[in-house]
Amino acid sequence: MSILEILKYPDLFLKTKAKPVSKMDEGIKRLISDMVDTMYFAKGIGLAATQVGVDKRVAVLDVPGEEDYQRGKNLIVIINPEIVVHEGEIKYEEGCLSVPGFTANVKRFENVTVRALDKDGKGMEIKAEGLLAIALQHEIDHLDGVLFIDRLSKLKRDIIKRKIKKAIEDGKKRL
Ligand code: GNR
Ligand code: NI
Repeated sequence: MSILEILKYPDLFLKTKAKPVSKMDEGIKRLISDMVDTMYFAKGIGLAATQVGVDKRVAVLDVPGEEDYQRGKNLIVIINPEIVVHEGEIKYEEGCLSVPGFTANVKRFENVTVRALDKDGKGMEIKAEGLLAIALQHEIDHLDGVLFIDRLSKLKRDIIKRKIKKAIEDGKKRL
């Protein structure tokens, strides 16, 4: 088991469009296991392979439900995910492990059906609403090289990019 390094904006690798997984080999299983460990270590509700520098269409999620949160209870592994049905619109304040310390309201589909392969390479469909629907879209965006800040209006994007740049510069001065 290994904790992987999470790439941070403005790392250009985060713009990479990941490639479909063609076979479920030991390498992919190892990647999934390390991504799950890394997601829990970083206290995220999801993690995409792009964020750990791997250009394969793999993501993991564990979105807490209504009940008491138990690690692993809602763990989902999605390989080659595709949104096959979407409905409605919702705005939600998103964060991202690759953009630490910043959040913004992002418009997403309210309900989605995602078709994907599971960790054993078996086909499946997830019908999601609420935070799970949002997180699925957020992770699929990562696999397409898209960050939540790319989904903001140009004005809001420019403001948040400037704030991030300033935070990085201020952080560097303190080193
Ligand atoms: O941990 C995370 N929380 C979150 C909150 C609102 C909308 C999306 C997310 S995903 C994020 C983890 C992450 O960056 N996944 O790529
Ligand atoms: Ni993210």
